Amino acid sequence: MAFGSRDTDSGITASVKIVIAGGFGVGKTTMVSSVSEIPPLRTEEVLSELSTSVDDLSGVETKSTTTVALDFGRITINPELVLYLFGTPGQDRFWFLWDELSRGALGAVILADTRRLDGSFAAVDYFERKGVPFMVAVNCFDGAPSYTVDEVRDALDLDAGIPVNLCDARNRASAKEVLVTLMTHLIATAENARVTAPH
Ligand SMILES: Nc1nc2c(ncn2[C@@H]2O[C@H](COP(=O)(O)OP(=O)(O)OP(=O)(O)O)[C@@H](O)[C@H]2O)c(=O)[nH]1
Ligand SMILES: [Mg+2]
Repeated sequence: MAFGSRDTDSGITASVKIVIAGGFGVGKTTMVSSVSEIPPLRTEEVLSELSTSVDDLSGVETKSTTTVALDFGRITINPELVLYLFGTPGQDRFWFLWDELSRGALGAVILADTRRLDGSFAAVDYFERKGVPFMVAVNCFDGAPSYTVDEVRDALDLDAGIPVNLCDARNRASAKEVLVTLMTHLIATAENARVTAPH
């Protein structure tokens, strides 16, 4: 298990690394902060004037800061499972950090904003290429076009088995539900691989 440990006999909890990824301003820092049971680590800097002319701020015009390294948080799903959450930066110029942040990750959540769905393609490609199982969570911003999960799946050209959830990144219960969906998907994917592996 990547970045994970499990020893149920001795009652040791499994620790799992999960990446919260996605395009610029989709709500990654918001999600890690809302769901974390420890004070989240945030590495945000004020958006410069230069940056606002490059980054697409449509829909998040009031956004004044951006992640420049990572977000970090932790959530205990149950007594046997603790997730360590690593949020990526969203700006293109920080893509080089994604390799470091996703090293050893068991899975990823790709957050998406339906007003700028094209910003999600790169993240989908990235985790497909890396072979890291992922799901898509649509952060339902107020006033954003609402699409069904099937419409989002089609738009992003996702395989049928990849979960797509609608969520509110500001809401702890909603963010936790996303993470539980991801864990269920990871367990099913691992089980599938075990059953189909040659003996
Ligand atoms: N209305 C609404 N606003 C949200 C939601 N999630 C995040 N926001 C706001 O949208 C803005 C972007 O959120 P961030 O969490 O900074 O986004 P990010 O993906 O971490 O951004 P980068 O690190 O710059 O890529 C912030 O101003 C949030 O307060 C949401 O679900 N609904
Ligand atoms: Mg951020």
